[in-house]
Order: sequence, then structure tokens, then C-alpha cells
Amino acid sequence: MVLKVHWVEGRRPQGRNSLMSPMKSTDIERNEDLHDRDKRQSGGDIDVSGTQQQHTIDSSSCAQDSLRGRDGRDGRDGRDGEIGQKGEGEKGNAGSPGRDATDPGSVGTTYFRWGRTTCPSTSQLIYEGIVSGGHYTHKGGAVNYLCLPLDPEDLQVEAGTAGSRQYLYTTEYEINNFAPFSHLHDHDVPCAVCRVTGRSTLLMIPAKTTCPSNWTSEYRGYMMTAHHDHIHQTEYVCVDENAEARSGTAVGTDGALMYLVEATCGTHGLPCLPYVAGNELACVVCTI
Ligand SMILES: [Ca+2]
Repeated sequence: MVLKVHWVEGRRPQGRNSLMSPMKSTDIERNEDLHDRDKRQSGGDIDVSGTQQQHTIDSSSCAQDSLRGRDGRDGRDGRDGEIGQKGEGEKGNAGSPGRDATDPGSVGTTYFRWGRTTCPSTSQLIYEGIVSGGHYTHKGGAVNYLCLPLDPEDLQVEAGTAGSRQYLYTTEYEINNFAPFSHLHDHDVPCAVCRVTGRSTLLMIPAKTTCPSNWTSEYRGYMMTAHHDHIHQTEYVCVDENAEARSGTAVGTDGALMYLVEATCGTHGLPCLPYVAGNELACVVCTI
């Protein structure tokens, strides 16, 4: 018996033994039907030209070589896909304008001018105030002097003295044997808060009356702080050389106090020359 098998050229099986792959009886019958139909239409066997070809296989040899072919190798990886389209998110809000470095109002700093109610021409007054601090006989509390405004405001208050508090007092100059400040003795100390624009770096230099080159001298004066033998400590501040006394205030009531500062030299002291024992230290406040 001779079987005639058809296949579509584009589907031709691969592998040497693929032609000999076992065929189901239904496939053989379908192919016989197709061949009979084609033969009826063409009047004979189909021409090998075109998209279909006709092959003749001896069924005895097919049965002999009907072993299953070897498995094919895995196919190669597919090519990378094309880059996707750019996403469409909402545009962010515009940023705030940058600061103009040439605008003198864009940078600045502030400082306390101790002993004065006004600011020098190099700065602007924010407010004038009262120098305040802890009582010179009190052991605790903070060391810094405060520049309290003349028009204080409160949040909630508990009327009366509660005991578990720090107490603030006005500050008096304590001046002995020092001519430039002799008129200030036992008077209250004022202060001013000054704003600098166009210069943002501030430095108080002790034992100097001049600023480094290119810096602006805001004011100069004398170093003052608490008495060396008092139990309450304070900070060093630079009191203006033309310090004023707060007018209309009580004199000699003590409270917080301010004393000038002398240098020492020799054993445990500062280096003698340039420093001189007994000389009152000056100071300068500089900005750039
Ligand atoms: Ca002295």
C-alpha cells in the first residue's frame, strides 16, 4: 500500500526523522481524502509547483523508522522590546524666587548694644530695653543678661510669687575709680537691639578697639560682667564706651550688677605685655 501525505510548505516539520513520525490513522485518512479531492480537481497528481507539494512515502519504511526524533534545542532569547513612551505626570509648582545677593535686605544679623538706648549709624534700632539678670546674691539662675523691652506682653500668668522660679532684676553699673564711667555708678543699665543689613557675620572681640580690615565697627567699649567674688555669675558683655544710665530709676538698689574687668599678668595671669595688670579691658563689636 502506498500512502500519499500532504503538508503545507510553511509548516514543514523539522528534523531528519520528522517525516517518519508516526501518523494517526485519522491523519492518514484525512490526507487521502485531500489527495482524492485534489486529484479530482486537477485530473491527476498535484504539481509540485506552488505552495503545496506532494510526497510519496512507502508505508513499510515508515513503520521501520517510526522512532521519535530528538528533541530540538531551546530557542534563543527574544530581542529587547522598544523603549516605552515618556510618562505624563503633573508639572510641579514653580519654586520660590531666589535671594538677590545684591539686595542689602536679604542678609543681616542683630546684636545687643549694652549701655545705650540707640543704635549706631551702621545699624537700625529694633527696640530699646532694660538690662536684666539674676540677683547678685542668688546662687542659681542663668548667667546671661537680658535686654527686656519697655512694653512687655504676657501669655497666661499666675498672680503672686510662686517660689519655684528664677527672678529677674534690673542691672546696675558698679563703677569704682574709673573716670570714663564714674557718672554711671549705681545707675540702671539700658540696652538697644540693633539690626544690620548687608552684613551677616557678627563678632565681639575682647581686648580690641578696632576691627579686622574690611569689617565694620559697630561700636566699641569696655568689658563688663559680675564681680569676681559674688556667688551669682554672669556673662561677659561689651558695654558701649559712651554708656548711659537709665533716667528716672532708683539708684543703688542693687539686684543684678555689672563690673569692669581687669587684666592680670604674671603667675597664672595673662602674658605681661601686651597685657598689663590692672588695666580695664576694652572691646569692639564687628560685622562683615
Ligand atoms: Ca583698674
